[in-house]
Amino acid sequence: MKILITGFDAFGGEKINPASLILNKLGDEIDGHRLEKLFLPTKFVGSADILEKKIIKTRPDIIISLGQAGGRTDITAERVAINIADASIADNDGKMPIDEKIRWDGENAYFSTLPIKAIVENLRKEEIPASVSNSAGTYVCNFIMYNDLYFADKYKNISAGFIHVPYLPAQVLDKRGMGSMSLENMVKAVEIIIKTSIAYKGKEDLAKAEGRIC
Ligand code: PCA
Repeated sequence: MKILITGFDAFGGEKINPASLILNKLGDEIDGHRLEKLFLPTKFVGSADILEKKIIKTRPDIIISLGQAGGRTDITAERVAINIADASIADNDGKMPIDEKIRWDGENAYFSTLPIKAIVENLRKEEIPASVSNSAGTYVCNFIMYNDLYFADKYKNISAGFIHVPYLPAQVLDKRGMGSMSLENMVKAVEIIIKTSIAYKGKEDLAKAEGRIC
């Protein structure tokens, strides 16, 4: 199988983004499956075109996108992407769309087709804190997750989804009380996520309670 894995550059005043640092640490293969890496700019305009070109070129079986969720304390497997861009800070182009549809010809929302419950279970087995998230926000990560799933639908037979990761320890030195996770653990987590996604390709996800009351 071929796995396309994407990560963003730093945004919002940060100097680094753990998502792209994780990509740098991953090898080119995992259990004999090819890993294709794609570094994406944290921009609404142009990033989806870069993604589509890479999909056409590499024809992946699985797409896993990574992004930083500053303030979260664990690895979160996103359940859903919604057809809206509503930015609270400017992207790396200075753009700040307000309540814009991502795609006029797309669904209102797409559910992740990665095995999010199995991913959370397998991460916890390795003592990596993880949970299902029911919102990827309305910024560039939701935008790319939405596009991952839009293209998965367009090009067929692709499983796709999004994983948010916390800040790295170096990013929270000036943010007292803020959650973080070491790069080593994040890389280990992403390897588990890739292996789980491969193992579950074409299969139903685990049926396991990971919902929230509110
Ligand atoms: N996180 C942002 C965009 C890029 C990233 O790594 C987000 O959660 O939307």
